Amino acid sequence: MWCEETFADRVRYGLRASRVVYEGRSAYQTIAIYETLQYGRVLALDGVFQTGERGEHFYHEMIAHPALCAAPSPERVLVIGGGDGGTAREVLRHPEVRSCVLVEIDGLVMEACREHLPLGRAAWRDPRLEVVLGDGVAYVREAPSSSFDVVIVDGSDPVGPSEGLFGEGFYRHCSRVLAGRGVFVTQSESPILDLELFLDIQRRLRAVFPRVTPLVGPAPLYGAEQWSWTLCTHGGDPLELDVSRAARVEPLLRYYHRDLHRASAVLSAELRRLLG
Ligand code: SPD
Repeated sequence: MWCEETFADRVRYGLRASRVVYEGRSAYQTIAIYETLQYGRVLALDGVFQTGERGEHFYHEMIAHPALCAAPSPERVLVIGGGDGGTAREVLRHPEVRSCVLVEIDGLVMEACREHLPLGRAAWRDPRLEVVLGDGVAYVREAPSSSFDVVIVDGSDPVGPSEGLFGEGFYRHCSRVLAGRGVFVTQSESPILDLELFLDIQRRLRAVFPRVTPLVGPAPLYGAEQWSWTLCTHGGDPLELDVSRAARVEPLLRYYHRDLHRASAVLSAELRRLLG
């Protein structure tokens, strides 16, 4: 069978699968896990591929390690979304992290992934991880100011349950809960597959954070040649990294390393122009 994702009614992308491993419907979305030939088990939400057993490392390493290596003291980490556990797994590789709060809106996504998609096994067992079942937008609205050193937004595309994770009001609360020298990062879509969406996210982030730095890299599972993750700070340079922290985590990783930290911020001529 072929599992297909249609992007904005303009692009269709398919993966050959041998079987459906799980199918369910929550209050928020349809949830499916397929056994695909290319990426092993793959999670799709409302028909959009989110993560897979193979090939997920690009995305999860890039959403976690640049922020964790740029924050001077990444002790308190907040992950909004990320119910598959892949981002929490990467965050918890850093011994400086004392607590990681993961706020996922859809309990069925977490259940399905825990049972059928073994990305976050080590993370789910880690005593530093606190899982909150709830709405990330409401969570940051109510969280105390400066309560996190790193805030990571690992949502799906800006439709359905993740739409609020791309709003300026949400970004303002993320900025407020972020400690003075902390680092915020969000997945910011593909500058190739949907340039307008990428630019729109950059505009909204720039309206809130004094320093906004997009990083680019591969994310093969999304049918896009290039994906982006955007680092934001209250003024500190997110390309200044703790090299020894990066060097320590590197042997455990497949994509991110200390030289790639700055290299990922090198954008195409067009993007540089458009972003001024
Ligand atoms: N087009 C799909 C983008 C999905 C981004 N988030 C994936 C979540 C992986 N933890």
